[in-house]
Amino acid sequence: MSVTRRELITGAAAGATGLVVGGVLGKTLGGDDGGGGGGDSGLSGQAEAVAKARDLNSENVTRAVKTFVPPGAKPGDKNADEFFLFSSGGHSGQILVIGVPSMRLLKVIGVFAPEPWQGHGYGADSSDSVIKAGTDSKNKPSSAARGPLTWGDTHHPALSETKGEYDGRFVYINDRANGRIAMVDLRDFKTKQILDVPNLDSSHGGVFCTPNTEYVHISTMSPTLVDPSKAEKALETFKDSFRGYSTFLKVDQKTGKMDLAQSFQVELPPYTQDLADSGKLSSEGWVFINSYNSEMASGGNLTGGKPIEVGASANDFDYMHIINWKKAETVVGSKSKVMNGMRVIPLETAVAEGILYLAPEPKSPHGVDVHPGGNYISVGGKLDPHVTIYGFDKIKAAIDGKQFEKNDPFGVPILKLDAVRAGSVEVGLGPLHTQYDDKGYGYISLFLDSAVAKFSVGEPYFKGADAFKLVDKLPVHYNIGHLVAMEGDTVKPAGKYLVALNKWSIDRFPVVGTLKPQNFQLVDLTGEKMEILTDMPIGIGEPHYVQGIRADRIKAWEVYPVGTNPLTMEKDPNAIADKGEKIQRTGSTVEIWSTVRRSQFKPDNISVKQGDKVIIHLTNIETTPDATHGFSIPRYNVNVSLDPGEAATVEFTADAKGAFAFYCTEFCSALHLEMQGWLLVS
Ligand code: CUK
Ligand code: CUA
Repeated sequence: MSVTRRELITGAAAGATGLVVGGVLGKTLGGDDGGGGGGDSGLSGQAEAVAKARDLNSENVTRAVKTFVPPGAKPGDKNADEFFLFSSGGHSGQILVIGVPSMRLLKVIGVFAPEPWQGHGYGADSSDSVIKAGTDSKNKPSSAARGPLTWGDTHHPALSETKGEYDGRFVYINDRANGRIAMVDLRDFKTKQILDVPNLDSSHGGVFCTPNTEYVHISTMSPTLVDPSKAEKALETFKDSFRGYSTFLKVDQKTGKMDLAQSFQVELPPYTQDLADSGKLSSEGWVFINSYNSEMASGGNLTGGKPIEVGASANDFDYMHIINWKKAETVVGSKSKVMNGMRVIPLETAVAEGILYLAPEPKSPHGVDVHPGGNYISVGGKLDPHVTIYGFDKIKAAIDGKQFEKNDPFGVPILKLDAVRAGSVEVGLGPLHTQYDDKGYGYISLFLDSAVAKFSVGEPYFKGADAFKLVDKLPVHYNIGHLVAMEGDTVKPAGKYLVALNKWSIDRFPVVGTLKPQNFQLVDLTGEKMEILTDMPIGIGEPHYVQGIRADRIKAWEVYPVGTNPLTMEKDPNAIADKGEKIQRTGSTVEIWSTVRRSQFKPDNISVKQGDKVIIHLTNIETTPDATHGFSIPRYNVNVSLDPGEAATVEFTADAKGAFAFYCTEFCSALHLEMQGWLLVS
């Protein structure tokens, strides 16, 4: 159908050239009968004039029509956004929520970094305690060096899954800089937990949920120095001093929170473990992590040593780590040691129990992505123009038949590449990450080529000579890192759209200074050839990975039941109803219970003595969607957002004398400016 429309639009079918905007809109607006196809109806005539005046050709108009969401479109309407992207916000430490196909930014979720509008980290107990708990130095070997962290480099979001499909409950995201992971509840799109993961000083792409969100996984990137007192000679004794960790964080199904007591790690050799993905269906119970720097290079370029990048690229092969987590689960109770509050299965035990295997991966591997059917695992090698596809059936057979090439220096068996490789496709330069559609195709980002390559991925869709073949290639702008197909990490990808996450955007957008935006490009997958529909500049940090979920899977709340504490998602014990307002002094502590509504705080006068501890419990007693108020106290760095129904507590020492006019920061009503009060500190 889209081909027909495309032919009609471009005039290819009729052999016509030039602008046939009227035809496009006539067809689109006129319904199946194609009424108004001549472009002479009032509407299309007007549109044609606008298109001409704005110098838009028929292709531009088609793109606009494919992505336009009319004002007031309702969720679920055919012309509304069909998918949401959950995008890492990179250095901003946040998550971006974007509609597809409109590519409109719908929300920025404060995660690792304070976010003033949401009051995330500016005085409200709920968010401040999340951020504070997120720097838990006792979990780290190198504890002394740590202070409170107020930023994060968000990288890889992982949506929760049920039976391998997204279920719209939670999203997890890691902090590349500090080896931490956060959980956002998709009922209110707020961060509920930041976990400073034991034994992880860093993390990168090893984040995903297992098919029923039993666990969320995170692994080390740069290996961890196990005993920080040995730092001085650490690099000379790298092989013995450092270790990697594959971490399985147990998820509480009700709250989505990660429970350290039931979590465990599998100790790994000190290679640089990088991207990772969960097995599914036929490979469920296993996970796959690739690595680079199996050379264990550690640099020294100023003192005659090999630069890290040279040392780390010396070998022809690095290793995919193949981990049997179902097996690990049965062993952890009896055969683990506790390190910094985490149960760890030692490397020797992992080998002895058949929990860990390695498979060779060509030339600086990057992405590792499991096919929706579970059998194929696609690996891109940054310095190899091929994508290598492993077969899980072959991996299983090789393990059972002990087809090992040798053991690595830590005794981990390395499977024979020929025994586990199902195929390979020459796709182009710098292949990184693969995503899948609903028709059996894989899409891989080509960093050096600045392109997306589409290739067939074996059975059940493609057999024999067609099994692994390059079928299309699309230039993107420019330097693509990740890419995301809708629900492309699940057992049932939705196809339809892909978004290319481009790192460079030279010449695509107006010059806005020396730091240029990133460029998300929406790609139409419905036709024979991939086609770019639109560019979306991202001016908030460098997004890394993104997942795309069907919009109708998200069942977000519009208002809280009155008195809800977002941290617990339950009624706050200090929430009050109308007329429950009071001020109470106990010694040098003044506690205030305040209602918040259009257009007043009650009480609006608060009098305390210098040095008093002040605790203000605020309840927004509104039940109207969007009736949000803010609560800010000048000079005290307090700024809380009180969404409808929300209860929050603010606590501080009144150390500065004076009269402080607190006010509502959200333009809530005609008397919004009057929604203020006085804090008197005498
Ligand atoms: S990694 Cu592969 S391009 Cu940080 Cu997910 Cu960026
Ligand atoms: Cu409440 Cu402005």
